[in-house]
Amino acid sequence: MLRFFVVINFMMRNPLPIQKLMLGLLLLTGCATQQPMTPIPPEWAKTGGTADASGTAKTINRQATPVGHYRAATVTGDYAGYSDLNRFIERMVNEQGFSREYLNGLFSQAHRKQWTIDYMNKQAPVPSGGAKPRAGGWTTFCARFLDEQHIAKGAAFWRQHAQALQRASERYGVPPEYVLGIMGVETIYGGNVGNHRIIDALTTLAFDYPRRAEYFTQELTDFLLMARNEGFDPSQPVGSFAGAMGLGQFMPGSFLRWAVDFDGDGRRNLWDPEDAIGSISNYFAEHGWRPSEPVATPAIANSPVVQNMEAGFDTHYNLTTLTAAGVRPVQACPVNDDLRLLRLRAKSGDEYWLGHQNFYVITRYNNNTYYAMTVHQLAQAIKARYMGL
Ligand SMILES: [Ca+2]
Repeated sequence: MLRFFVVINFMMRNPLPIQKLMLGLLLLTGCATQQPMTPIPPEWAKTGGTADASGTAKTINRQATPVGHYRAATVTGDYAGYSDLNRFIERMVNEQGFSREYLNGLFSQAHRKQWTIDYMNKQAPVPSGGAKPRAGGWTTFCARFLDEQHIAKGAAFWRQHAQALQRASERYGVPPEYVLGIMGVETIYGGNVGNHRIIDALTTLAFDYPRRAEYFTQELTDFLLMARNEGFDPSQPVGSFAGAMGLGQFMPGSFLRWAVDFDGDGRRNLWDPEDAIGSISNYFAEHGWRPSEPVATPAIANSPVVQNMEAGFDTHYNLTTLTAAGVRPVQACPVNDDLRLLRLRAKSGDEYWLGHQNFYVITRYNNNTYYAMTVHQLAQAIKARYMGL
């Protein structure tokens, strides 16, 4: 369990455009299926909307009318008297053109989530300098995702959405199995997209969790812009306790920057499988995915020299250096430079891999070596099942 705390703390110290707190929650609960299923797409996503159908991110429409009959002179309820919230509302009025009465009314029905505050406060800061993962941690980590459920449902999802996955692969250069690897780890292909109201999650973390207030205040801003742009009531969507949404668990800031309308219905809908496929693919493409290049190459390394070398997704070695240290790729390694030495602390002993640029791109989704390797191995397992290998 300690490892899970380390993981989630690491994520909190290293906020990414897509915050993977959902993963931390799944790890903490120990079983992703403990959360109730959420329909896909939810009813709120089927009405209204102003998104273009170009398949690319679009600019904010300040002229759009926010959805929801909210109106109040002041904020009442859980957030009555919060001066930071009142200042936030003033900023949204002055900088983004929202109605003060609308936001007062909206936040009057937002709930302060004590469980989230307690949970976040329990997380002790991780020591700087990168504590070495504990022995056996990889085995425990990956076992929660590299199982029959994730593989079989991934292959089934591929069959069901083969056309969209193929189209995304051609457009963005990202193979279907890696899109599925993300969806599988994040939400079991939409089966577990979270049941926390986003407005409660982000309001709580923005105004009751000072350590990350700046980050979550920006996400709350982006969420209100997202809701107004896409024409949905901001009190309706549900997701992770940290505000991540849909099959790929995009945070609002990531939605604004990288989500696409991939089925051409005029809306960007993170709960729609096709839009989620396009959005994850676009996210990878925009973060430097190299089509036709490998993700990771397994290696053998038995020398004590390697055991003491710095490892992780953010290390940089060339093959000459690694070979001299006793690292031997067990497959052809088509790249000589900018290799990341990956150490997986399995129960049977440490395993070594060489991570390539595309491995690093996966860590842009979640700043964690074990996360990215889980996505890679799940992707390969899904592909083998789909291909009937
Ligand atoms: Ca769409």
